[in-house]
Amino acid sequence: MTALTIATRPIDGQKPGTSGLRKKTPVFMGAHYLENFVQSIFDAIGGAEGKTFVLGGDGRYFNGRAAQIILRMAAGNGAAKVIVGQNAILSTPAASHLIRLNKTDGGIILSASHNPGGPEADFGVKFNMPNGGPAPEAVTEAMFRHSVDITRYRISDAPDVDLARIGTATLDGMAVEVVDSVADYAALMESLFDFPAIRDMFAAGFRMRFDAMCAVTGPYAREILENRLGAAPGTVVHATPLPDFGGMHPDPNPTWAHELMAEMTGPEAPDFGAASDGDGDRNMVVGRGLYVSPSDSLAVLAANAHLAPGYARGLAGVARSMPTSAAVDRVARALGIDAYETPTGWKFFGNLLDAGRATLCGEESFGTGSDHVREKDGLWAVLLWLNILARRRQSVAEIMAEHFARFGRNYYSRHDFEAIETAAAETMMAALRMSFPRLPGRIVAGMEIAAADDFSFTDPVDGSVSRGQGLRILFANGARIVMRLSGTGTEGATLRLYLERYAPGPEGLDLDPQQALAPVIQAAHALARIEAYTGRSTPDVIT
Ligand code: VG1
Ligand code: CO
Repeated sequence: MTALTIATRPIDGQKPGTSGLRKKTPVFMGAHYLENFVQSIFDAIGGAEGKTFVLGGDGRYFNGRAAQIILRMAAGNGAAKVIVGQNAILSTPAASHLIRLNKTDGGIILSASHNPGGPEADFGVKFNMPNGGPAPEAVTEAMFRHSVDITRYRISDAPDVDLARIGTATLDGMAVEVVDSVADYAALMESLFDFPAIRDMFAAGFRMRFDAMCAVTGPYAREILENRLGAAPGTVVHATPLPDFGGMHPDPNPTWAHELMAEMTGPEAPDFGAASDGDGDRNMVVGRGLYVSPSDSLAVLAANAHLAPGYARGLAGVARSMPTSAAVDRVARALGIDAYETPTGWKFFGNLLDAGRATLCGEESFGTGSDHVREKDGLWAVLLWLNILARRRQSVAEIMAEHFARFGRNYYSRHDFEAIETAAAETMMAALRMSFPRLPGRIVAGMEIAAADDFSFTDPVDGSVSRGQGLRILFANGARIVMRLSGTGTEGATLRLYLERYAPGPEGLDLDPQQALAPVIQAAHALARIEAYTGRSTPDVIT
């Protein structure tokens, strides 16, 4: 067995987006494609020589083959050891935890997250740093630069390692430690939450449905909810990770998790429902007959986190992505802690978490997490909700009503316009940006525009600056429009339109969000001329 050096040429488009590099599966399976990108990762971090990495993925099509190639490349590049989830399965938060637990030099996660999987669908690769978090922009830029002038990659010609067998093997002198995908993560959860209280709640007849959407969280949710917490067998559905997610689109929102929504609004609805995405870092929570918007969920978790043993000492601060509603900011004010506003994507929370300035973080896109790992964490959020429900002994609806009565309500929605023509989307965004100097003072849909800008972020810890992170239009009445183009899609452009309006209460706290936001929606279409540029007047997905 020898380490080979294979000549290669740069391949266009290996620029990581919001969360790693995502492409159509056949593209990733093309000659040298995966190899070029993985070599660029190793080159960007100063080589793999003597290093230890974590490796695993969400089980989508090509997961197992890709893992074997990456193992041989790690060996070819002189890595000392790779810790792999059994059968190359690891959820994103579990991978983040293993990186931290074993103090490794980082990890490679095979996932395109909420994008569908399968031979004709999507595949993805992301690199996480020694802190367990997604590579920051400086590092993803370096990967891209290496991919642009790559001339060779290194790979061992050793045979496949049996990843089904737990234990340590060697591959061309490199140790390959195959670990149980769930055990360490489950232990971490048990250390954070009041498992006895949740167990008692289930024993008293509390009913739950968890939809794993045939993606990676199935084995984690089964072990934790059913085996350790005593939820009824069958609580977790679609629990086996499948290469094509059983044809499901593993994006936990009311549109794609429609089976769960139907059950939660039906006559026999359980007390609590939840779903997770492809790689296990997102969550949707639903009460009986009641959808909880992710921005509100973040606010409720922040207001009640002290009920969980792991957060009993209180929160150092909270952080949310800019498009996420300001609901959590109101909680932070009441708690007397700092609230940070960052660009979209978990990589921007890393420094705040590492510096101990934020304990809880969240995004409007169904992502919530804390400083227990450096990724958003779907099951963690579900368990924190269960802990709160067990301690407060109230329904989700009662908790939400009390929350809005105390803090007021940030009506919020995101409208996605998918697979629009890239050039049209870019022209529309450019035109809107150009109009900004003329906007302040203008009245649209009966509301006065106070300010408009292109969001730029200065990291409060290391001073790095990220520009062009979303167009914002702020109204004098506190309403807000944000528009940005997705950085995770693989087909055309996806326009994300984020809409928000604050209602202080006590009146008007239980409107339908789309109705409450009607003037804001109207203003957005008028100002951005979405239909004129894209031909679309209605969104594909509303969350
Ligand atoms: C989307 C979400 C963003 C999230 C990202 C990765 O990005 O909006 O909030 O961090 O997906 O999540 P974009 O650029 O498409 O808007 V995951 O769970 O798909 O890795
Ligand atoms: Co995800």
